[in-house]
Amino acid sequence: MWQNRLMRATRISQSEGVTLSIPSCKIYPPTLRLRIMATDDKLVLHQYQVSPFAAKVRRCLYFKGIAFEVINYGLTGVGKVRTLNPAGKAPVLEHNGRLIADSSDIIRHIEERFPDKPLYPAQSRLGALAHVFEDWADESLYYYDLTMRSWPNNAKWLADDLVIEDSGAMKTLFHFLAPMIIRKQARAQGTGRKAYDAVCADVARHFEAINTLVSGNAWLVGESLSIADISVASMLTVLDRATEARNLMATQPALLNWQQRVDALTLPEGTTDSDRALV
Ligand SMILES: N[C@@H](CCC(=O)N[C@@H](CS)C(=O)NCC(=O)O)C(=O)O
Repeated sequence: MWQNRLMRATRISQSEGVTLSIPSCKIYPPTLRLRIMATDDKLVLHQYQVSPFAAKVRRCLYFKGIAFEVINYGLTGVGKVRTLNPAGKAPVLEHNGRLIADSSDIIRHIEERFPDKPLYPAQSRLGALAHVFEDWADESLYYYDLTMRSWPNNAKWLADDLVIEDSGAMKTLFHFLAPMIIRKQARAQGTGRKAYDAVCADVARHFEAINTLVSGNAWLVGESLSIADISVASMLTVLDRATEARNLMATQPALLNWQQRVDALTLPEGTTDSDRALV
């Protein structure tokens, strides 16, 4: 079984000369059941640990068997994330000192540099479909996640996840503020302004659609796992942390089986249900 080593680092120097305070750094060797790639490349994933966009990148790296390190940021680390990506968003991949922002761009970069076990179908129609699924997961499902998880009954788990790296008085403050911050983002996008029943109905339709697509097909696009499966599964893994979404998913057996197939290929062996969004 793979081991991950946790080391506390205080500062590292970036290639551009920026010096950063590092909250924590984990090293993830490739899972042993995957083929280990011989590479001198150094990959560091700067991430908010519970971010489904970070999960999407991690799953791609596990699948390809590429060793990487992670550096986790808490809500108090927003300023540091901005030094890596002026847009202020994580994940950001540091590859041999070069910084690449945005999960989709990161994965395209990984695919180009590590083409074995491809995640983007070569056939142009399937490739286009995979792209559309990835964008749907990132730009639609994500906002259902923000909306449902910031509802009062789900907010504690959301807040616990978001302040996992914070400490002291700031942790207490951000634990209180986190659901409001997330609710504000969901409202700004629009999904967060919909009524409770309408959001549940939308999510039910999305899950039914996935269930239909994977009834009789192992994968969302083509005959093998692709970025489509990884993107959608990453969003479902965080939606699963909202009671309403979890209950709706439980009514879709083909979806649940498909999620298990995706998890088996893209998560470290022995990952528990509650850790699926975090490892
Ligand atoms: N399109 C980006 C989205 C990344 C994203 O929205 N990350 C969130 C965390 S889940 C973030 O950094 N939010 C901080 C902010 O919006 O200020 C990607 O695919 O990486």
